[in-house]
Amino acid sequence: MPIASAAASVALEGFELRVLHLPLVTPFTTSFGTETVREAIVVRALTSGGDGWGEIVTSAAPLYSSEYTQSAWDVALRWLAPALLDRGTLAPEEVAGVLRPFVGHRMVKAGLELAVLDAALRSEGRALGEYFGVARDRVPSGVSVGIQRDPAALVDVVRGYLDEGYARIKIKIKPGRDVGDTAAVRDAFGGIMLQVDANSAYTLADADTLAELDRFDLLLIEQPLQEDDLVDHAALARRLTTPVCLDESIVSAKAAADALALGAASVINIKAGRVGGYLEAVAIHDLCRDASIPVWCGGMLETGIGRAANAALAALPGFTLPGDVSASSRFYARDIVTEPAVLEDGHVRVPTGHGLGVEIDPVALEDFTVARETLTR
Ligand code: OSB
Ligand code: MG
Repeated sequence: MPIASAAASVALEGFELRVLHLPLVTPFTTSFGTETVREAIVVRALTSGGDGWGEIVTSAAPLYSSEYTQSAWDVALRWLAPALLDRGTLAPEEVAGVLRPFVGHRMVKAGLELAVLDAALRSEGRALGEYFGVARDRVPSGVSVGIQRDPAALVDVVRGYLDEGYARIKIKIKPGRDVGDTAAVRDAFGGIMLQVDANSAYTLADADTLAELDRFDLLLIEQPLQEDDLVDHAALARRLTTPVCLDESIVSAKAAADALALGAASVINIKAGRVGGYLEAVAIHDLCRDASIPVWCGGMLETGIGRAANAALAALPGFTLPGDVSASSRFYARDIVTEPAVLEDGHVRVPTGHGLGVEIDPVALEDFTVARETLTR
């Protein structure tokens, strides 16, 4: 289902970028390490028809991907935002093409594109979900649970999320914290939708350990091996009955097609930041839908900006598995939007307001800002 009708062009006047520090309600531990503060970059596109908002989902350190806050900040201000400002007037669908000569830096491209798209849709009075052509007004909400002190603590944390109504649980695993943690959660909660995420922490030499997970009836195992290990993922997929899902490896629609052709994945986690934008994300959705490959919407601890966009994306029909589209309160006591996403009956609502459908809380934005830069034409 390609985008039904193109968005309006906008006359760009500038970009304002901010680094924010948002405290997390609880530390988040993955195979990469522990975070207690979300360092995020918020983009404001300044246009003659009003502002648009986007978010660059880089982390402070280059652990999940090669991008990180300071690389994003530098390339956005030095190269990518100036290239867009040089064009002056452009449609959101043209952003990726203007930025294509610059290699990589997909999270930055995604954040800039989203800000332009939001400005365009707000000026037209159209919601992002409507632009994508979604048919659902809410999406089931899954939650990503970090590694805890021990399996008993993990079971307690998972119980809390299940009590809140989350529709699916994903637990982070790493070597030494895999079979035991998964067994503890599965023993405690027999019937729940459960999946695991390794964040690239294994090699093919760990296939025997990973095959032990087959007995837990998992929805999938996410990114067991390194980002560029497509052939090894295919070999591992042949050894497991648990479906292999790729996250880090899928950096574009081309990478998704290649992974599917190789048999490296039978499920794909779609994250707009990782693939260079929401339009590329829709393209991956479309190609997976044509290939009958289930997809789900991943998360990057987004603020209310990215969280709203993810809810709209996840409402496309090919997103047949619950995504990491949790309530804002999963990570934040205070968000930067006036109406943060809430959990209702295990779902989050697809915003219907113009553009992203959320409004920025200027006081919260200011309170969390630690750096700011504005570029104008
Ligand atoms: O691998 O899916 C991941 C967060 C940061 C970086 C990578 C990942 C994650 C998550 C959290 O699992 C997902 C969320 O935002 O809820
Ligand atoms: Mg992941």
